[in-house]
Amino acid sequence: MRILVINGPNLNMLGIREPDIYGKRTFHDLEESILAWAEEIGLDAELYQSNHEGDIVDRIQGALGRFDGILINPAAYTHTSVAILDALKAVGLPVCEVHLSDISGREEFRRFSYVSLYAGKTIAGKGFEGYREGLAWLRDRIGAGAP
Ligand code: CA2
Repeated sequence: MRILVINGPNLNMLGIREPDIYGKRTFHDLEESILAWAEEIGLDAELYQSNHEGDIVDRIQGALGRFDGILINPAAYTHTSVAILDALKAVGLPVCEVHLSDISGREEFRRFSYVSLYAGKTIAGKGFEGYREGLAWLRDRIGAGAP
């Protein structure tokens, strides 16, 4: 089972700024954790991070026929991007949305997620652990043969 893991804008700054919200661990630590967790549960994960909306759309489109599911933290594009929502819908793969912070308890503008309109599951406020949960959810969902 092949999973595409997408991290959106500014997540590459993890550990450098705003440790009170996003923690002290770095983006490199996050990527290492994701790869280790994927391996543990028998998933082949490919990692992608971009600060550019169109590049994320291209990558989602390129997942068709190559991946069985997508784990995505769209970061700020969560709250603004119809283009990312449309790309996810177009590709039609199982999607789990993940956020490090609890977006429902932050500023008003973070409470709405376009991606949630398609994602089969949204995990927020669990830090790095949310990615582990998301990988396990995708494995179970794909393993069960769900679309
Ligand atoms: O909680 C999350 O994972 C978010 O997707 C993170 C986004 C934010 O726009 C979403 O509302 C919630 C921001 C990612 C930026 O990460 C930084 C990390 C360190 C320093 C500065 C930004």
